[in-house]
Amino acid sequence: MSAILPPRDREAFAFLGLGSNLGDRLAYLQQAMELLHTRPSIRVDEVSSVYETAPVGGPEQDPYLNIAARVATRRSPRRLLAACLGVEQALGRIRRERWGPRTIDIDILLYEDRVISTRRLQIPHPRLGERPFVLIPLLEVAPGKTLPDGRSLATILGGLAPIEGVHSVGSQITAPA
Ligand code: A4P
Ligand code: MG
Repeated sequence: MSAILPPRDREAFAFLGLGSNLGDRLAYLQQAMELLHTRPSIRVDEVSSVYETAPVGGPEQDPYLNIAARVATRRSPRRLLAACLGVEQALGRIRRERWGPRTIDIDILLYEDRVISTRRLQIPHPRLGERPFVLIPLLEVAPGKTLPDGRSLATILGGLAPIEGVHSVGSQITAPA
């Protein structure tokens, strides 16, 4: 069976990482959650608190707000990615350069315990384990979670100490009702 066939019989849990560093960053994050929740076969179950984070890579750019979310979905990983890209587009994302500033970035961090490596989609997200701005919010919505290779997220984050450039700024984003 192909690795990217959808689990049709039940919901799958996936974890998303979101970032914004242009315009009204909190509003983009909240709208992204609402829009994803209204897409067929996606339910946003839990949203982390918000972290202001120093930009990593790319050109000189403003600080990000980053969050993570747990979603339940009957979509395949590929169709979940299509929904994420659609929401990015709806919120005015313009791609100019890799790692450049953006109104909204929505990455699939984990999808169940699946490992996917195609040109368009890599899960787990390939830079997940290097980035405190991803791991810290992710651990809030995925406590105790391990990667498909068995490594725990908490242990990976511990290996990145000392952590700089990630500051909690509150719980302004709510899961859509
Ligand atoms: N793609 C492959 N796998 C995935 C996945 N698991 N989830 C493909 C989402 N997309 C995935 O992404 C390019 C293509 O990656 C997509 O079309 C999809 O087919 P993009 O969003 O257009 O480009 P990008 O985000 O500039 O590139 P990339 O490599 O995804 O960047 P990253 O790794 O997401 O990093 N600093 C802070 N503090 N906070 C941030 O949020 N984000 C980035 C972007 C850089 N620095 C940052 C932050
Ligand atoms: Mg992206």
